[in-house]
Amino acid sequence: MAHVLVTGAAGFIGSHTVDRLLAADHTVTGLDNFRTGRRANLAAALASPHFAFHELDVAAPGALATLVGTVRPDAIIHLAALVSVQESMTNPDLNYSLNIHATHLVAEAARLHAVRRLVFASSAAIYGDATDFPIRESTEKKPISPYGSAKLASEAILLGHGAAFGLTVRCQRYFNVFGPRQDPASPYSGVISIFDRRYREGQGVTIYGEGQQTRDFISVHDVARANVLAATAPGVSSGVANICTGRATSLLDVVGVFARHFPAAPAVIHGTPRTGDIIHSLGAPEHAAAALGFRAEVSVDTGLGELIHAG
Ligand code: UD2
Repeated sequence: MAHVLVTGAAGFIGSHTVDRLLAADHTVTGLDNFRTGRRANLAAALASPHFAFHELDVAAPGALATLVGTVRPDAIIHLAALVSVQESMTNPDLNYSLNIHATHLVAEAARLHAVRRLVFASSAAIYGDATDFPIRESTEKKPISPYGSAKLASEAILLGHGAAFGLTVRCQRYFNVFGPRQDPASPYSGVISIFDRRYREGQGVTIYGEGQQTRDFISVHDVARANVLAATAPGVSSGVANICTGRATSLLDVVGVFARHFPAAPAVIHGTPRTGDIIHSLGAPEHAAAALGFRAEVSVDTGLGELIHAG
């Protein structure tokens, strides 16, 4: 069994990743500064004798390296980040600090203390407004936000460190992740988290446009499993991979599932399309299958059903 250090452990993807590591009998050290993560997300993990939590800011000089030197993990899963694309537009400096500089600090902590493997939360945002589908790892990278550029820069920083210092680096390009514990607070939160909250509250939802736009929605349970594989599976070498399902789901399909579960909900309202909205996004999942043995297993239908019945 491995000892895995998870940054951003109290976040949406982080907390599910921690739960899955513990379920697979790994030892986990979790870090979070609670900027966007929530302690409640770790309720189950905190009851485990195999989980240790440290409230720590990864971007604070020296903090992470000191901790890594003390706990000596086999692998680091680096999920701590400024997670909002919108916030990266209004505060590019903070995006630089939390999404680029912090990644460099993680790479350095791994180098200084001979951590063998590092898994990084990258994003489909590095591809920008792609026009050829499915999006492959070789598709041209044209980020259209500071968030997307920072994820792309971070991949380069980590892969360079990996090649120079003998560290295995896996960059996980998540597509549209959904599931329990995703924060619906902002109008720019993931659409499924917003719809989930509104249906639960008995309110109608607004679809920006006709609803024919599609996304490659992937369950957070699949994403957590992909993270555990990347951090702990034997015979994994450095590289990048889309973490996606390879299936396109339209917003109308998503709303159709909610409407089945909430038959009394008000009718959907159609608003004007969001400025800069992309019409389609769809990833090619084959590379993750070859590199990690990962294939998404949770259908949107099943994942939405679970989300609706959670909490
Ligand atoms: C993701 C990013 C976004 C931007 C974009 C670039 C997230 C949550 N969002 O947006 O910031 O980087 O990628 O490709 O990571 N929608 C509605 N009603 C709502 C909310 C959303 O119709 O109440 C639509 C929205 O206009 C879009 C679709 O739902 O067509 C998905 O929206 P999203 O923000 O969940 O994800 P995405 O991929 O557009």
